[in-house]
Amino acid sequence: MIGVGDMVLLEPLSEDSFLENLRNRFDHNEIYTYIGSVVISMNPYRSLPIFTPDKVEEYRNRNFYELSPHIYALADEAYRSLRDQDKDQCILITGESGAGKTEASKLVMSYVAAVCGKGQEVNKVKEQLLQSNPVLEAFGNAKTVRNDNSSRFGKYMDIEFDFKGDPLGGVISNYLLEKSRVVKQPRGERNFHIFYQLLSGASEDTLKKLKLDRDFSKYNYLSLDSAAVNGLDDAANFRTVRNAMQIVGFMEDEVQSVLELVAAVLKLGNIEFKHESRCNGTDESRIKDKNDLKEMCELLGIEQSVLERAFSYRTVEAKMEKVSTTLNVAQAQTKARHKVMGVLDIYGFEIFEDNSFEQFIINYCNEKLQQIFIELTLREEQEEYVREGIEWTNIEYFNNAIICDLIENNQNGILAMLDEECLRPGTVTDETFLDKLNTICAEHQHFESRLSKNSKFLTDHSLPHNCFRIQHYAGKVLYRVEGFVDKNNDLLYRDLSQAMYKANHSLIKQLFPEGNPAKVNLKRPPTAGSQFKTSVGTLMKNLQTKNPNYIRCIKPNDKKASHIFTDSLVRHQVRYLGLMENVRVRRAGYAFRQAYEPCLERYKMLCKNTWPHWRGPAREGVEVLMADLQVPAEEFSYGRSKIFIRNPRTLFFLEERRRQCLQDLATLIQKIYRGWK
Ligand code: AOV
Ligand code: MG
Repeated sequence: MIGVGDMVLLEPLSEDSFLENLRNRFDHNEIYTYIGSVVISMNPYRSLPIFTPDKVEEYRNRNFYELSPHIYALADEAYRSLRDQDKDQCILITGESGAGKTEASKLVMSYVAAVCGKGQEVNKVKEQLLQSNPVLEAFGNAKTVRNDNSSRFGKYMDIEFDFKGDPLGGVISNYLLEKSRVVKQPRGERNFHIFYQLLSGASEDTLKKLKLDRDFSKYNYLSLDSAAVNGLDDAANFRTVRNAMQIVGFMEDEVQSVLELVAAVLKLGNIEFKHESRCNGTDESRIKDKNDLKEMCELLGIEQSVLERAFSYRTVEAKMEKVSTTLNVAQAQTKARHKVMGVLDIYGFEIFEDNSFEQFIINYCNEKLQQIFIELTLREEQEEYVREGIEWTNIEYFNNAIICDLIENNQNGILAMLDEECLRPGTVTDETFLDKLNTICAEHQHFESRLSKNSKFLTDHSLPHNCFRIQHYAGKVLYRVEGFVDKNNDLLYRDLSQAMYKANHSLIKQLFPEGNPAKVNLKRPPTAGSQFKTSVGTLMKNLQTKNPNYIRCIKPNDKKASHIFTDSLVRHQVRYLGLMENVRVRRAGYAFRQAYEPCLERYKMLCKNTWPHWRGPAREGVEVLMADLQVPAEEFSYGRSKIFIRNPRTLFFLEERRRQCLQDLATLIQKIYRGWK
């Protein structure tokens, strides 16, 4: 074993020794380390031979601490408690952008798929579950400066199992896709993978049908400087995605429709407008070159004049138009009582040079997840002590509830103020929103002290005039307010949705149900921010009903490089993820705990009264054992089902005695064997 596999057993415990242990293990390809049942995962940035079918077999049905730390051990534990103890599970994967969350989620899914159920039907379900990933990634992931395959949406997948533990299917919920990326990407970043995949991988024939050119540079939406990404084979990935769509259940004509839509978006990006305002209160835009428009209309089965009108005339009153929304993916209702394993893979905390509404939402989501980690680890720990009838001591934590509140408070949280601004009649701009934030911050004693005392919301004169700054749990982020109001409003002018609804293209029709003239809904749709807040709130409630399993991903360096461990960067993550506190909580009372049976099994050889067989309750066996070994009574406690060991030294002592014992045994066997010869 390289270093210490479980940080709880680290002696002496300090931030330095914690980091040293991580580094030591990382240098020896040990990317996983435990804090009790939490798995820390370091991104290796290269493929390691530790995800083979042999490894799966190795970890299958084994006790969590029996083998060296691995994400498979966590997956196995979660799956077995789901199957055998009927406890719904969730896998919570956190870490900043590029830390390895998405890869971790796929490893968990593939492990579970490998060990659960067999048979033709079951295998089909498994394939569908696994193949949903390439499809979602093609349309929802993109290259950013932080990650070449960055998730630009949050994903939560409930995998459902029957009573035997065989998979039945899955329900996927998506959270706010960063859709502004379609239109504009920061320097050095790309649009969503699918655009490049389609142009690189589709056959000549397909491209011709879609009226596309292979050349990225022909399309305004595909930024040029970063089109090719090292190690990313867009053409090969296109074939993977096509194949995956088929497995997931898209019919051939549906795939075709989706690709037509992708092509139409590229065409749309090439349409250029000249804007003119007219005195009768309408805006008019003229289209410069109509060929792209024509092709787009052909692809989508829209009459050119209809779309042209919708593009060119904007009924100003449409700004106040009431449209119904079905944007929110409704959670499918499960009929019978199924066992469920939820896997949560969100976009990681990110700080860019320029941070907008999207980063604000992404980082808020990460705050919520950190919050649930804090609540559940503390709660779980506390509950365990109560359950086992053992005394509990409190540990101080940095609780980020205050930052969540700053963002989501119904009265004066940032989202509420943004909503208020969006719904207010009169001239509303991003600047009026910022003024409001600043005024409220200055006016309200409570608000101000809440904010400034903890410096979570920082306005000072060093800030650029159109920015505000938040001290997130994972770092300070400067947000530029430009676009906040529009992005939060997220309104589509009625003229456009109606034009889209008129398309002779079933997919497009489905995507713009609000364009149906027969379906005029007078209620204003909820803003993007409040929709997000609601759906994240529901998600958090859902997660709290399940047994949590944590994977905390750490990014070793900022270069996307293997073998580099940047001390300061890792230290920062260890701090804000609260990993030291996590260890301290685990150690506060008792560093180590084990159910009586496996404990007796492991150490019974150390005492002649329990070796080779103990007839009687396991707990009594362990009591006999501890008495015989003369472990001081204050060093451990007997819980209802487990023994709790206070100090790691005691465990080391037991392990060392066991090792000696095994060695003696081996020597003895050798002697006997030689004697025979
Ligand atoms: P993320 O999901 O945490 O970022 P990913 O899971 O996409 O990060 O990982 C980023 C990249 O790191 C991957 O594309 C791989 O190249 C590499 N990587 C991660 N985990 C492993 C692993 N176990 N083995 C080998 N390479 C790995 V973001 O979605 O940006 O928040 O938003
Ligand atoms: Mg990801």
